[in-house]
Amino acid sequence: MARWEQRPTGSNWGEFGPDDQLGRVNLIGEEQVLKGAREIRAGKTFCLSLPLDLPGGNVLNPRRHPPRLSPTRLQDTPYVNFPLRMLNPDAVDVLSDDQVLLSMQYSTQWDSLAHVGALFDADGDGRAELCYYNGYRAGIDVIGPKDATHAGCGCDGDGPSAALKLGVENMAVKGMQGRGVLVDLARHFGTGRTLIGAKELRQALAADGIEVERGDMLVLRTGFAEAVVDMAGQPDADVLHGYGAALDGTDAELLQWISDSGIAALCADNYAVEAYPARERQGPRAMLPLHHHCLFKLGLPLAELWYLKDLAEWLHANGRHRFMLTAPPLRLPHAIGSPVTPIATV
Ligand code: UVW
Repeated sequence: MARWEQRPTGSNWGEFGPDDQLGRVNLIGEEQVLKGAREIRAGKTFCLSLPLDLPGGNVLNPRRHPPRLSPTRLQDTPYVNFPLRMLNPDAVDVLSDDQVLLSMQYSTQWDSLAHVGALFDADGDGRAELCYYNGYRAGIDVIGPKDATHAGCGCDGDGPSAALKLGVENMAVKGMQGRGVLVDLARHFGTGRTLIGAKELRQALAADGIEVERGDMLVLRTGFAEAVVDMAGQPDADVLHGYGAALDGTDAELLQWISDSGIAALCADNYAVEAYPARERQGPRAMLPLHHHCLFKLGLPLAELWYLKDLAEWLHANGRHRFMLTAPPLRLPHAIGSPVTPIATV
């Protein structure tokens, strides 16, 4: 039975079943994997991840910090270059082992469907509740208990997200492997700030003769991640905040294009896929309208800060736009986002 009496206008809640946790990722089926595989003709691979310690600092988002690696500890001893003769006098082995404190969405990443919800009257009783895709409520599976096994490890041990059913592990199990289609917005619009609405996106697709089909993962290059790399760990927020093309989440026609296109995921090399802050509007509204449309209404995952330069240049030089994309997030139960090392094969 559906978790809602009324669903948001323009949403697809219920269309993949009342208990669906994958949204548009359902569209990546066997046929999509085979379509992706048919794009492998040169046998070349491209890593689409930044080094995960970039951008550097926390100027893009003050909540998110660079990863902090440290050795695990055996009693009080750091387990790095650890001689096993400490445990057995005959042992010649030396072992190292580490752990990381990681903001899951710091660098190259996926946003799961648990990332953005909204206040919405799903019961139709006149009271808005905190809802996520397909009507999953935040109030049902709230914060887990403090976990004693984390005592002293340095995390705050507050437990996982409120939208437990929509964690990123669902995408990991599905695999996130299929056909990617790259649109090189940087090539068309340069690296000054351009808002990309339906008109601009259609213009770029037509100029390159690109057809996007149901189940494709759409990948947008804006040049942002390349600027991040050039800044070598010292990001200049003033430059980056207005850098390159960004989707205009306030353009209703663009949102409709996304709904109609059947794409299964929307990936970009910039900070939020869409321009943030969004264009000013009045009245009750989503501050992140593209996130609201994709994650909350359609169950369409977003990906950010992918590194696309080498792939984009190779595809352009070879008159191509499509490739096999393999991008599973971590299978970390209840995580909201995940670092990812996407691989394109051509
Ligand atoms: C913003 O924070 C603006 O976007 P995201 O959380 O998806 O990175």
